[in-house]
Amino acid sequence: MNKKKIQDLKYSTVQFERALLAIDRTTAERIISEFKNDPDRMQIISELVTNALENIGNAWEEGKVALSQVYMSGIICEELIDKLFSSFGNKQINNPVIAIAVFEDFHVLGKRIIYSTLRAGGFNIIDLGNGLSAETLVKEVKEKSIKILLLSVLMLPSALRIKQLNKLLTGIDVKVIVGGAPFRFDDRLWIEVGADATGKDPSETLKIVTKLVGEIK
Ligand code: B12
Repeated sequence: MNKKKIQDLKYSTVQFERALLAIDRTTAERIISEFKNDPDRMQIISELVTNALENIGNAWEEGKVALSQVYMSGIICEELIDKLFSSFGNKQINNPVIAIAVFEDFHVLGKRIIYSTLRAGGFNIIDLGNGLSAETLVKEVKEKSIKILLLSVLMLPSALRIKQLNKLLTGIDVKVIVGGAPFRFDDRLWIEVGADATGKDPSETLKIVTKLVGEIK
């Protein structure tokens, strides 16, 4: 991204955050839509959403905004991501079975962005849903012969429990890629929990999946 784009993005993030906190869907949509024809649109939009929600999450921790504002901000972003990302083209290829899920919690946005980015990148990917337990995931991996399992995790206790999940997956031929706020904040956590890889954002995740698919084929 060039300097001008980074500056535009910073300005838009502040405006977007204000619109979310005011529960002003129309303005939020207008701001995000300004980037819809940009060649880097998925990266830009996801950075915008991630940064704005992170600031809102911090403001909530400091007692400056109400949980209802965090909740409504999440809902608006979910609607906008669904609307915009589903209109971006996708041409599927035959790849080893790839699946994505939110492990234990119900923070759905990161998974939605990663899912759409990978599909737009040409990968066929199964969405297993949200709030899945380790036992359910092991069952799904076996039943669907999943070779790459992407897990989105937003709560730190859940992130730490990936270690147990990985123990249950021992002996099964599956690569586990983890992501979400706890892994963005601590860049060694993925190693600690025994995952095969992590990705900070959609473009990094696309590169990791492309490389893994190449190795598996
Ligand atoms: C929005 C939000 C909510 C919304 C969720 C709305 C929704 N529809 O998803 C609501 C209000 C419902 C909510 C509820 C709760 N929340 Co909340 N929430 C957030 C907030 C502010 C933003 C999360 C988000 O959507 N970010 C935007 C997305 C796009 O970012 P992302 O998930 O990080 O994804 C990016 C990357 O990480 C990566 N990525 C994501 N997934 C994956 C997966 C793979 C495989 C890869 C490679 C990459 C990758 O790509 C994405 C795009 O770049 C965070 C703050 C934060 N700093 O994250 C708190 C936060 C996660 N919540 C928190 C808490 C505590 C809760 C509640 C327990 C609050 C309560 N007391 O009820 C509940 C629990 C709900 C549950 N059981 O799941 C805490 C977690 C603390 C902790 N240490 O565990 C946080 C960190 C807030 C805080 N600072 O305390 N929350």
